[in-house]
This record gives sequence, C-alpha cells and structure tokens, in this order.
Amino acid sequence: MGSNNVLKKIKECLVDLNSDCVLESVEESLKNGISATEIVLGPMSEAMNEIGRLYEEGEYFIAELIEAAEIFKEVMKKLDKLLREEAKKASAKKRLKIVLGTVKGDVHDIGKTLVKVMLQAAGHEVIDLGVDVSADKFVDAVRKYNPDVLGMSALLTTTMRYMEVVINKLKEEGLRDKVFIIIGGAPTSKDYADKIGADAWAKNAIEAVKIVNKYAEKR
Ligand code: B1M
Repeated sequence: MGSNNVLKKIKECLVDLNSDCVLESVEESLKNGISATEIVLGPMSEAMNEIGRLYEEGEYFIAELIEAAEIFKEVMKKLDKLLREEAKKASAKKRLKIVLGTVKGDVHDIGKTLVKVMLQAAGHEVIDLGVDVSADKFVDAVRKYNPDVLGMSALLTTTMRYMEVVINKLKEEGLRDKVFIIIGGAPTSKDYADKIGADAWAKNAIEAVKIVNKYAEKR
C-alpha cells in the first residue's frame, strides 16, 4: 500500500474505532518510512477532529470519545520511543524548565501529553501538573519550581477563558514576568494569546518545541 493510502487507512480505522486496524496501519506506515510525528500529528489528529464532528452531530457519544482517546494513547505508547528520537533532532542548546498543565474544568490531556513528550525529547525538563489545574496550583508550581516557561492547554471554548484567570493571578502575585507563557489547544489562537497577555501560541506540539527552543536561545 502506498504512503498516502496507508495514512488514509489510519484515519479511517480510528474514526471507526477499530484499534487492531489502527495499530496494523501504524505498523505499515512505519515500514513505509513515515515518521511517528507525521502519523500522530497527521491522520491520528485528523481522525480525532472527525470523531469530534460526529459527536457534535449526535452520531457518536461520550463512550466513543473515550474509546478514541484510549486508542490514541495506545498508539502514543507504541510510538513513544520513536517520537522522542525524532524530536531529539530539534534539540535545544539550552535546557529550560517548563511547568505544564491543562486548565481547570478541562480533562483533555492527549495534546498536552504530546507537547510534553516532544519538549522532553528536545532536552527540556517538564513538570506536568496534569489536568483540571487551578490558578492557585499553577501559581504554587511557579513559586516552587521557578520554571522558565509556563504552558497551558485547553480544549473547550469555556475552559480556555480560564487561561486569563491564571495569568491575572500570576500578575497579582508578582510572578507574571518571571515566566514565558505559552498556550495551545484547539479553540485557542494567536489572537487569543495576544488578547490575554500570553507570550506565545502554538498550533501543535512541533510548533511548541520550536517556540520554546527559540526562547531558550534568547536566554
Ligand atoms: Co471532548 N470535546 N469533551 N472529550 N473531545 C472536544 C474538545 C470537542 C471539540 C468535540 C466536539 O464537539 N467537536 C468539544 C469541545 C467543544 C467546544 O468547546 N468548542 C468537546 C466536548 C464538548 C467535551 C465534553 C464537554 C463532552 C461532554 O461531557 N458533554 C467533555 C468535557 C470534559 C472536560 O474536559 N470537562 C469532553 C470529554 C472528552 C473525553 C474525556 C471523552 C475525551 C478526552 C480524553 C483525554 O484527553 N484523555 C474527549 C475527546 C477525545 C475529544 C476530541 C474528540 C479529541 C481531542 C484530542 O485528543 N485530540 C475533541 C475533538 C477535537 O479536538 N476536534 C473533543 C487530539 C490531540 C492530539 O489534539 O488536543 O488539539 P489536541 O492537541 C494538539 C493541539 O491543539 C496543540 O498541540 C496538540 C498536538 O499537536 N496543543 C498545544 C494542545 N495543547 C497545547 C499546549 C501548548 C501548545 C500546543 O502549549 C502549552
């Protein structure tokens, strides 16, 4: 099977929630010389968007979203070593300390975990606060770990607003200027990052690594 077809198959199998088929197609893609990064950020992510669309249309329910997330995580586990090796090529000259979390009210963690894996592979130290992280918890972590970068993820239009709450809390505590703030997640944008006073926005995990590496060079 050609590269394009096998990538298409990964997407179709994931949309159909057929984990065996996803794993087989991933294996076949690797044999065709396709990178793990391309698999995860390409057809796997496209399939998640399609699954989200099916959910919105009432064809899929929460159970399907959960199943899709489980399959995605299984693939990430399988590709972990390769993803790290590939991201190593984008290795930073200077190692930064990064505190990362999905904001309060939000439990989506696949994108955040992908960002974490790639940042770690690029040589940075990542302290992952997990999901549903409150402003107080972010502030405490900035005090405790004194990171260079604070990363926030949000997947819901309702929870992305909380990023501004975190930034305001950091300002109140006099900590805002101590960290470079990067945000990401499907509903966010560069405009939104500017509006709430974040320093950067990344559309995906590769962009996040590029931005953090660029910042590392300046420090
Ligand atoms: Co949820 N969900 N979900 N869900 N879910 C979305 C986000 C949704 C868009 C689906 C839809 O309706 N089309 C929709 C949000 C609508 C909106 O707000 N506009 C939605 C909804 C409504 C909900 C619930 C409210 C449903 C309900 O209960 N009624 C509920 C909310 C729970 C909560 O958080 N409080 C809910 C629950 C869930 C599950 C738990 C079942 C599951 C998540 C499981 C998990 O993460 N462990 C789930 C899933 C799987 C999805 C979709 C289908 C897939 C998300 C995903 O993993 N994508 C999603 C549809 C969609 O996104 N289009 C959807 C793959 C991942 C690799 O991409 O996370 O975007 P992503 O990350 C990317 C970039 O965004 C970026 O880089 C990543 C990698 O390239 N990025 C960063 C992310 N964070 C970054 C941080 C950075 C930089 C870049 O710097 C720090």
